[in-house]
Amino acid sequence: MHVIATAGHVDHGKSTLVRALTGMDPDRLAEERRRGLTIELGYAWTALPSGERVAFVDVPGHERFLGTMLAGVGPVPAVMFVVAADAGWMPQSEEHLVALRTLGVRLGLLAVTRADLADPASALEDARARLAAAGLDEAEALAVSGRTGEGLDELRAALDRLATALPTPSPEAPVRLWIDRAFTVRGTGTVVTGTLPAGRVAIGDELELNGERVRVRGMESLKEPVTTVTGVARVAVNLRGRVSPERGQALVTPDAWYPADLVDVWVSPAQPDRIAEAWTWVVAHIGSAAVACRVRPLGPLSVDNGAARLHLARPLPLHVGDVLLLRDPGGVPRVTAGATVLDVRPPELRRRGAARDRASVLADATADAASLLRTHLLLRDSELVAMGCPPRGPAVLAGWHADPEHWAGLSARLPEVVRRHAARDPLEPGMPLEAARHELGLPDRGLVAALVRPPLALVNGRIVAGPVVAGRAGLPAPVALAVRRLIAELADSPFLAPEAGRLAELGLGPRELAAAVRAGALLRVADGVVLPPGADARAAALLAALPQPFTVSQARTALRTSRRVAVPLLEHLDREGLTERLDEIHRRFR
Ligand SMILES: Nc1nc2c(ncn2[C@@H]2O[C@H](COP(=O)(O)OP(=O)(O)O)[C@@H](O)[C@H]2O)c(=O)[nH]1
Ligand SMILES: [Mg+2]
Repeated sequence: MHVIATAGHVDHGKSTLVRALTGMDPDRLAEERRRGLTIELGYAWTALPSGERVAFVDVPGHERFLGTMLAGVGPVPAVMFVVAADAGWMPQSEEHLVALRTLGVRLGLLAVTRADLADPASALEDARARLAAAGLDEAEALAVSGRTGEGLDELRAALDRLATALPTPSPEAPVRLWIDRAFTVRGTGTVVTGTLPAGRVAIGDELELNGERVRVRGMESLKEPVTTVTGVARVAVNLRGRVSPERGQALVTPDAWYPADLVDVWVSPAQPDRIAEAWTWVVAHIGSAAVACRVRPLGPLSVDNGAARLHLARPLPLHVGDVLLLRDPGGVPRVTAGATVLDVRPPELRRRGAARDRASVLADATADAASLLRTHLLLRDSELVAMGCPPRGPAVLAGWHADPEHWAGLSARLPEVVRRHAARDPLEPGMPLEAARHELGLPDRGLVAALVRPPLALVNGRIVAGPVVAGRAGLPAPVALAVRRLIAELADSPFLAPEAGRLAELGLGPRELAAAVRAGALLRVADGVVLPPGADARAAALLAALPQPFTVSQARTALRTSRRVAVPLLEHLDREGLTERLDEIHRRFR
């Protein structure tokens, strides 16, 4: 299915054309029929000659209903732009085109209708040029009449060609279904309708509405019951649960969108003359939502500086990269600007000069994970996903991404932090991970472990400075030599702890082992089970990469070792706080 919105000045024949194409009246309300005026969004559909189905969202053209028009067009990827042959380009033609250009709608067609009333040639040429200038440069232009039916077959064929040109959105995309109608059906309960732009919804799915979980009890698409719907589609969803949804709210995939009421944006004026220097309040439109918002320009807004912070009156499920349409609420309703969302959890601006600095960051920002990390330094994968910028590039630790420069800085700081700790308390055998985490201001101990590189080493859960060389730590020479041999033997399989027999052959009895462990030359995870120092950190890194939670046997395979080693090693990691035991079999990396 394809969904196409209408656009164009009031009384130019949009609803009539939709009616002629579909045989359905998009003006459903008694008042609409009495006044011959579209007030609400209308819905009608038909099959094209190819068999493809197309649904129209018919919008009102009167300037008083610009907000409703934006709610209709918001989630729809293509437009049928209607201009009356006998009237030509009019103010709301212009306003709708400005909205489409600001939203980035690039696909559509131009129907110059009421061609039975006047020669369509000049209106057609004029409108075609205006659409092309607004980015709809591939739109076909046709003269038609909704009254006589002239040109409708050509229009249907052109709609088919348009349908083929429309991109197929990913069925895997997160769902954000902006609600355009919500009502209660006796015996059925709450029903919401909307245009699903991408992703898939199935009966039984759990979605989120204003932060509350709701379940999909049933669905219809074009008045037929369906069990799953894939975008783009018109859909009516019957919800289970006590909810009272409204237009402008959205049904979303849980954890896939950031509920944001404070956003940093880059504002682009919809027309060069539409920059408002003294803006304070505007209405922000996205999807079917219209939310009052306070604008804080970060520096004077101009064609060159669009950095601003918006305080939305209520949180909206947003992604970085979303475009909000900003409308000046006073005077003639018109779209003043588009605002591209660059951050959904912007940092506080407390210092003097912070706003100016932030503006220059935003001037260079792009809607991606790398830009977000430059501001936030460290983000969980799940946060990046909710912000709409799934991580690319390697994680610094399973589940965590870092700004490369920040990470390099931390890595450079850690040896100094460890050295200072050792200087404060020379008798303490290394710096506890937790102390280093605190010192570096990191949110997770695992991140500190991931920063430990030679010459630092993780020994018995503490970070020790300087190379741990057997012999240096005051071990008798034969013991130091035996330990060095042992570590060399384990180079390829660091988790295959030597058997008692091999230890005996090397001359490493209980007393020698105890001394080596005290000196940090070996890591003891259980009686008789010793590993090279730092084996715990290496193990933790391998386990972090497993699907979580994992079992002992999965850990054993990943570490290429035996149960004899895996079990005590995991218990050791539990004690170090690197892994957590969930039940008899399962653990997860913390
Ligand atoms: N003669 C003629 N009248 C039309 C045509 N299309 C629409 N109209 C008339 O123009 C008026 C406005 O049409 P409507 O579809 O409601 O316009 P909308 O506001 O753009 O939806 C109505 O009185 C229609 O009957 C057409 O192709 N030819
Ligand atoms: Mg109408």
